[in-house]
Amino acid sequence: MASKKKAPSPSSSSSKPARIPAETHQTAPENGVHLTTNQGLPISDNQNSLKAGVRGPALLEDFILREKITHFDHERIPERIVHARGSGAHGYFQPYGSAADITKAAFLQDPRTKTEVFVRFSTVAGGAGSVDLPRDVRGFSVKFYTAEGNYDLVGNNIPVFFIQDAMKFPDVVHAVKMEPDRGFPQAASAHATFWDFISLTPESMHMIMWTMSDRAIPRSLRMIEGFGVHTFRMIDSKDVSRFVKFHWRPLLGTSAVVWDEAVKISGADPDFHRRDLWEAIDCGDFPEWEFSVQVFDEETAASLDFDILDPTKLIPEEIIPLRPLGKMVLNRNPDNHFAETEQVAFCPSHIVPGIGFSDDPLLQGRLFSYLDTQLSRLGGPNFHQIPVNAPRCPMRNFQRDGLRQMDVPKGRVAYEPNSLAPEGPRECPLHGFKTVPEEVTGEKIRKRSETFADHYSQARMFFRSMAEPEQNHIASALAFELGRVEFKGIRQKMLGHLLLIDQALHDTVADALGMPGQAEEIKPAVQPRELALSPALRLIGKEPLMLKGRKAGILITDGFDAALLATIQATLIKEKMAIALIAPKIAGATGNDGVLLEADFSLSAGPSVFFDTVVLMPSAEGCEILVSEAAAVNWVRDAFGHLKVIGHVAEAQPLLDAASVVTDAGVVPISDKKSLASFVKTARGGRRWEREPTLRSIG
Ligand code: HDE
Repeated sequence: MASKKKAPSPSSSSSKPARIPAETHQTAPENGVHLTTNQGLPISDNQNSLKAGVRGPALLEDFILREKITHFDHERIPERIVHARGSGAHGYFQPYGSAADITKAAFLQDPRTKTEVFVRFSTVAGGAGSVDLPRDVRGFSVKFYTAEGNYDLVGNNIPVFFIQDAMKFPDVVHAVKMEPDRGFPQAASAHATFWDFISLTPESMHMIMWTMSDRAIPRSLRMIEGFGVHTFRMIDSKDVSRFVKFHWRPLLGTSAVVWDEAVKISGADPDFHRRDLWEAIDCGDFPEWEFSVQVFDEETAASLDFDILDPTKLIPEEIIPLRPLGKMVLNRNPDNHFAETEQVAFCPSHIVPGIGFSDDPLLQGRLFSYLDTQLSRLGGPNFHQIPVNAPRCPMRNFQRDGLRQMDVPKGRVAYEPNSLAPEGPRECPLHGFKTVPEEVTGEKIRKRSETFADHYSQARMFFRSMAEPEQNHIASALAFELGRVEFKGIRQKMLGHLLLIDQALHDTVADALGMPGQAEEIKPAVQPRELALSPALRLIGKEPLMLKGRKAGILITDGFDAALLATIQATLIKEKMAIALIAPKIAGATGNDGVLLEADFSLSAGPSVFFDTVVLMPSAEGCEILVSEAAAVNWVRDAFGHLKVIGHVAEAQPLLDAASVVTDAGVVPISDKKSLASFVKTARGGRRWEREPTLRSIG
């Protein structure tokens, strides 16, 4: 849990006799911190505007009121057209060793070099004020403040994308965003226009398998992977270029919630992810990611059964393994959400020597779009001067003036070549950024390459590589999403695509929709092929067996066993788990030792969806009261339904019964140190997937 801090008491809150007593006037001492206008004028009264008489109309003369209100009126800037809702954090990146054999990038040469980073995670479809847990892709943007300039790696938590060409980006975004006439739905792909577009866009099928998978409902931003998506290049000091794919792996493992949990979290805590990231960093539990590359040359690229320029394809790590390069640690929360997380400007074109682009037509479009969007979002060409965007290395050129210029460049020379400023900045042929020379031939043409035409093989490979529960979740996600589409023809088209991906997937979804035999026949440009499966793509079975970074919710009532609770808390803290105490009332509960423990949540305000594992510790009398409380019964029923490991004292049995909890290997009695150890061991294993088929027909 975040440390409980007391709000600082005001320096003074006394009401002066001349003022109405109900007004709170906090005044600064003579040499204290004075409240001022933006011009530095000390303000004597921050509670009242200037009026003609105490009951009279406000006066235009009140420049203090006008300044304050005018500033307030202009507090918002245009939100990002996509990825509007984001959470940021500061940290550093440190390489494990030198990567000089593949890149000359300065930040990847020396294991002693710590490069400052700012990271922004985001959802894609919703507005800035939308919830954290819609079914959606997550953005994973990293700004490295390197000694050679800022390098932005602007990726996602999914390694492929919906479309192959930048020309289609406005269309896919318009399709998923709220429908323009009615202004809904917010942050949801479960609606007609999205599936209309997708059903007509076969190239998106692989991505659809991913967005319908558990990857689209992460447990925590600390537990998502990141991918560069496109093929990039790395260039060594001899200017030899190789292709690379970028990967970020969370050291806590990649974890997801179940859909019903996502729905309930969205209501109970719309800021679930942002809060989780903030609290973890705030209490020193710093999230970490390993940065890796898949490196390959032109020859290997040519040997793959797809085009490496096609962003709807991935390279299974069974074919090209990951090479770890270093570690990123996020260790500082932003000081100000707007100044940093909102104003940070990522651009894939922010690059450093040693890294290069590929001709991926989606990437090529992005190289234009991000700079363009910052001009309107941040109000002009000087956004690089905003502290979060400013390079930490020297920056010198002859660009001048423009809206929001904050610098005061000196001297009379603002051009180059010049002879009047011999000390001024000059080209750097040795260390400067160079584009990899590439031979380019061909007609000027608007046409997709035929090497991009296989839209189903990798979709099939991904689906079939999943563990059974993950396959079920994809099917039920599709059933949910298509169930929100009121046009039968769109559903039929989607069933046609599913039939090409996997017959069983199609059958399950068709059955769930009540539409067997109604798939529209889709003629693929290229018949799907059987590719080798890639079990590395699974989440289930790959999670580390640990409780670090996870959260336990312990339910107590008056009369709880205080000694046992203390032992449980000490044990879970040793596991590096966060712990929250939940009691019927926020004031807390008194243990059998007569000591009142404050609760972190009351039952209704702290539903079990907030926790990875729960422990039920009511007294017998407390339990009697809980069984007749819907909030308590649902608390336990949900924990069970969401496949969590439940630890409980014997007194909790009536509550387990009221919640229809069937005792299985994930429901563990705790009475002493030995049974506690067995609870911990079980809880380390995460969700009890074997419970799922007993609860739902599909995922
Ligand atoms: Fe973006 N994208 N994008 N995108 N994108 C933006 O830039 C765009 C694409 C991604 O935390 C915008 O500053 C086009 C792929 C992330 O601030 C905008 C195309 C990937 C973020 C934009 C793509 C991404 C953005 C909106 C197709 C994964 C959030 C505001 C050619 C590799 C960055 C902004 C942050 C943001 C355009 C496709 C990831 C409009 C035109 C593929 C993580 O410029």
